[in-house]
Amino acid sequence: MSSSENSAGGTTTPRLVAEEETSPGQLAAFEERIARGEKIEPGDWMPALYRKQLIRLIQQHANSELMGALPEGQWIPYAPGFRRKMALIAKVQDEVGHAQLLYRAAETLGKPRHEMMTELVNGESKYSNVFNYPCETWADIAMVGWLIDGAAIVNQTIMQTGSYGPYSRALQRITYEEAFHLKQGYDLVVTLHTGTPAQRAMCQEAFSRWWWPLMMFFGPPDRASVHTDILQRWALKPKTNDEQRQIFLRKFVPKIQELGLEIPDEDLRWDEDSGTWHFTQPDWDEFKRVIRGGGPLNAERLALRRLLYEQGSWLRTALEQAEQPRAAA
Ligand code: BYC
Repeated sequence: MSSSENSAGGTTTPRLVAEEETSPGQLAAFEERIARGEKIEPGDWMPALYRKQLIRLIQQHANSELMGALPEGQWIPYAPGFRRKMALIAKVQDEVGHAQLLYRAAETLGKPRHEMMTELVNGESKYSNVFNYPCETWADIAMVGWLIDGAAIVNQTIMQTGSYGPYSRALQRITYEEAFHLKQGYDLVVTLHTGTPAQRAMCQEAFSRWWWPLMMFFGPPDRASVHTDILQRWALKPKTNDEQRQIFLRKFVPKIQELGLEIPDEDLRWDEDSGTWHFTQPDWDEFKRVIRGGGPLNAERLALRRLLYEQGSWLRTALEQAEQPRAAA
């Protein structure tokens, strides 16, 4: 483990240094604005650490949208029937559009797009753990649509109340679109689960495989989270990882049980005393391995993303040239 890494597989947060203030009281005035619920906008003064944390957070989120388009995109040719194919194409286009919105939000903080793309394809920045697992059957696409998008909606509904204007507004738009993804995912799950015995078995098998990566989606337990304190201080992560996970469980476990899907956790139970779901912790060593590049499909997914990025280089060059003033004829 390098000196800047911690046990959660993340990088340690540098201590906030007051010398960042160019005039006395700047930090206090900034924090008062946040306490009043004001949004911070790109041209406003902000502590260097606020900027750095936001870039990390938004970049990770943008990467997730872009990488998340790959497993579903690869299923487009195999979607059963014209209508399912159209819905999946539309969803994949939405996900890439979400990445665009989020990379734009990160650019407002001063990080160029090409730097973010280079870091992604070189495996130097993170994206959601869930997109390093295979989509083996059509039922996986149902699970991604219903449960991954469902988890993303929980996360984004919380994060959109955060203090940075461009990220907050991008998330509002993204969440509207993901509400539709959730419906198409749920429709797929219901269709398979109420279909033939083979479809029902395929649905349960995919659900059982997705359960544990899904439990990791909201990040390590609070006690192991690196960034929560500083993100909460500046209202960038209004709820902790464990709080977000509990909100997801409260919303989805009853729906899963109502459908009759079997949750692969014998210890999962509602605890009246604490008002929380008690569950078996997922394998956090596996989580660390996956987010550091050692998951089942990290190398394959990044290789595909790298190839697609290289294939698009002619267009970026053409756009750059079009932006340069034309030489006098
Ligand atoms: N996967 O201190 P912590 C979608 C990292 S796409 C990977 O708790 P934080 C969709 C974390 O980055 C939308 N890495 O972190 C698309 C940190 O490492 P670094 C997906 C994770 O930031 C297509 C370290 O662990 N949503 O829905 O306070 C089709 C320590 O963690 C994960 C997002 O990307 C993870 N799950 O809080 C279908 C959510 N969790 O940076 C659907 C946006 C943690 O120090 N992100 N790490 O190297 C967030 O909201 C926050 O980053 C988290 C973690 C709540 C996940």
